[in-house]
Amino acid sequence: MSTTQKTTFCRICENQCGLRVSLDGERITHIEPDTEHVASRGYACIKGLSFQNMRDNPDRITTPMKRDGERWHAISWQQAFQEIGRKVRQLRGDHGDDSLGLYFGNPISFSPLMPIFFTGFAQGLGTRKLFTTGSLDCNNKFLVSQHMYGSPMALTFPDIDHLDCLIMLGSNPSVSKMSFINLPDPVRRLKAIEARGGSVIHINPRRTETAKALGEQCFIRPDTDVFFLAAFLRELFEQGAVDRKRASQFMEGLEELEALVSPWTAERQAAVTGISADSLRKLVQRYGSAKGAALYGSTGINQGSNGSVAFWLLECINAVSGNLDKRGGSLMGRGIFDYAKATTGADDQVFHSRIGHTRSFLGTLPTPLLADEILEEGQDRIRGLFVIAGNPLLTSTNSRKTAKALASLELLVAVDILRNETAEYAHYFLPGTHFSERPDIPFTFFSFSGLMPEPWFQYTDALLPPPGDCRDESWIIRQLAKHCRAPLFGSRLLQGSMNIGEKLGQLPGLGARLTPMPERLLGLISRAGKLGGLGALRKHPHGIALPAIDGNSYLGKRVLARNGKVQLAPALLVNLANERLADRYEQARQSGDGFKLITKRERFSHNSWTHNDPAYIKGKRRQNYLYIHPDDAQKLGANDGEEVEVSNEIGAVIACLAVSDDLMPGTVALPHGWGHESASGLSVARKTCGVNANILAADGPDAIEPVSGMAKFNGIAVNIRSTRTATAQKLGQ
Ligand SMILES: Nc1nc2c(c(=O)[nH]1)N[C@H]1C(S)=C(S)[C@@H](COP(=O)(O)OP(=O)(O)OC[C@H]3O[C@@H](n4cnc5c(=O)[nH]c(N)nc54)[C@H](O)[C@@H]3O)O[C@H]1N2
Ligand SMILES: Nc1nc2c(c(=O)[nH]1)N[C@H]1C(S)=C(S)[C@@H](COP(=O)(O)OP(=O)(O)OC[C@H]3O[C@@H](n4cnc5c(=O)[nH]c(N)nc54)[C@H](O)[C@@H]3O)O[C@H]1N2
Ligand code: SF4
Ligand SMILES: [Mo]
Repeated sequence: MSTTQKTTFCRICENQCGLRVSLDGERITHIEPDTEHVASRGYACIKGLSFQNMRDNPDRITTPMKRDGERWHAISWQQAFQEIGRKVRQLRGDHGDDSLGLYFGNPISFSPLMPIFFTGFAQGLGTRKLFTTGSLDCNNKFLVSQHMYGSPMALTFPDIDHLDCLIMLGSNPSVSKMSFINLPDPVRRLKAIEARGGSVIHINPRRTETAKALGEQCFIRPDTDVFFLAAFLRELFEQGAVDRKRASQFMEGLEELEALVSPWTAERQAAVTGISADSLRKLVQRYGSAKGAALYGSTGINQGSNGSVAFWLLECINAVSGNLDKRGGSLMGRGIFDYAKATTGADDQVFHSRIGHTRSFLGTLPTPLLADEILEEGQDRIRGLFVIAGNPLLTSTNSRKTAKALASLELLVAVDILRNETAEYAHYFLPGTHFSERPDIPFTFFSFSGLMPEPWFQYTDALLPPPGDCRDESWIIRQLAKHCRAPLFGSRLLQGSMNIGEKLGQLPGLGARLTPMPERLLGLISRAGKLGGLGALRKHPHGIALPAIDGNSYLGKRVLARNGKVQLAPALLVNLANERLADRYEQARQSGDGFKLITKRERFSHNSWTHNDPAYIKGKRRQNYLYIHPDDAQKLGANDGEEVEVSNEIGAVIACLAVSDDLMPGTVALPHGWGHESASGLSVARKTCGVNANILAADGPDAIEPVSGMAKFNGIAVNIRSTRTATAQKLGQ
């Protein structure tokens, strides 16, 4: 058979790099970066360039399966849907709609249709027990946008290609490629800031791979960013670097904000952050005197205990310094249609969780409540759960409790490509598609919210048909909806947290076409965005470059918040800061010499799902390591390569030490997504020796950030003791 070449884009992370794929029939023979792609221009990383290893993984499940005790056997789709449908109807009849829950994992958010369909399914079921990875990585950002800018999807991004000073908190672009901004080849573009005489400063408890490649390192103690940011803002006022005129014209709440940060002196923050008052003042000077500057924050602060207040202060710094809506500052995204406007009401239908009476956010509940929502007796307890493209057993909090919860379910259905640790507890496994088997347009944030310094759009057909009996997730959902007697979207047409809004609803005849092929829906979205239909888009196999967002395009023009002005002091966040900051500060001051655990991403791991590829776990990469400063290792009497016990009131793990002065003393880092020994469906990963970091992460209402429901993965207090065992023994070397 002859070789054909097709272009597409990767959907593993937010870079969405253009790829050129060589196919021999239905076999992928080669993948290379698409050098002509309008945005990524020949950049791609190892994960995208070897995606066929996941698609063609020998453990891929290509037929629906049912578990009987420990044994799995293949069944027909018909049997699966009939049995699942029957059980769902029984649970709803006996215990009500809220006895069913859904969890959406990270990979499905990269295909705009999937969240729409699955939200539609939840609505059809009538359940409010919807959990997503939003509460594991970024809901604090949506919440701040909702309150400052009037819509959860009104999101800003740093104008990386034009700014002179970038201060990055809790991000590691070299490995993770950044979040909430589409920035292919991030290291090159960050280096360009320095090349043009600007500066990049990394505020991080660990000297990251990015900090080694460029910029300046500034160590901060874990989970203390909020105090650094409060003092930064106060100092900005002190140094006269606040553009009061601009703020009074386009914003509200400046005085209240100024009063709120006034107690947070540079000296006061120094006592907990480890950043001296003098260093902070110099940073503010550099930021304030740059022609264009931005603060950027990512999961390092989102996954702390004060993510919402921290991100709010960060956005306020960009806003009041005059950098918001400025070329070379921080820009407000704008997508192919006004997604921000269409989602202003996305958080209107508030309800509270059964457990802890926690407020819902964007129609979802915090994932750290999932285990208790299943385990705790009572009305509305979750008895049946659908897990779609996720692995909460390894990726959410308190894995031991989560395992108990999953084991207690009357119905667990996993829709995945591999049988991961969570699916091991499932009663039914439904085989979905790999991204290369789906037609698509770029990630929602980029197409709809426009978080792109260089905006682009592309349509890709599916490259290949799914193998065996694997079926497109949107087909799976339609069948589930039918058999569960839960019509998609119920009566609330296309509304919900991932509401693509009025634009689609306004299209004539859409109501009649709610269940078309994915291609047709994608065509409708493209046309709604005035990009033409799929025929027109197919003529641009390397994407279409769209006009870039400029400065002076947001303030006074499209602010959706009250009075058309940016809200600098939203009541919810002001109250939260007033209630908590002083106490949190005292806690941080008194936390003494104990170890703080943070998370760390790795080049060859993608959350929990890449360890089943032998190329990714070669040699020393067969496990994760607990990174620790040499002085701390010495105090423990433990050496590089030896095992230690890491424990707290939630659990304990035995981890192998990697001694490195990249860590701030007192801080230890352990990558998540490991601990696969129980995964009978992952023949390669199960032989790895890593440990699950989330055995140590607390769940439940007291463990989450109160307004956004975010999990805490950074700054976890742990005890460490040497076990005096060399890991070589464990690896069997
Ligand atoms: N300690 C700690 N925990 C963390 C984090 C941390 O930094 N530290 N990070 C958190 C973050 S940011 C996130 S986003 C979550 C991720 O949490 P999850 O989304 O729950 O976990 P993943 O490991 O991404 O699991 C993805 C699953 O989707 C499957 N999959 C991949 N592609 C497809 C597809 O196209 N279709 C289908 N049906 N399935 C597919 C994979 O096989 C895999 O089983 O983890 C969170 N957990
Ligand atoms: N290779 C790879 N790439 C990925 C992923 C992956 O698992 N592997 N996951 C993808 C996903 S789901 C996401 S959400 C994105 C996330 O992308 P990023 O947000 O860039 O995530 P990380 O690389 O974990 O960077 C977080 C940084 O925060 C630092 N940090 C920890 N605690 C604190 C703190 O208290 N304060 C400060 N200031 N810093 C702190 C850590 O040292 C780390 O360097 O990455 C995506 N890209
Ligand atoms: S950087 Fe992200 S999008 Fe690009 S190839 Fe790698 S995993 Fe795929
Ligand atoms: Mo994430």
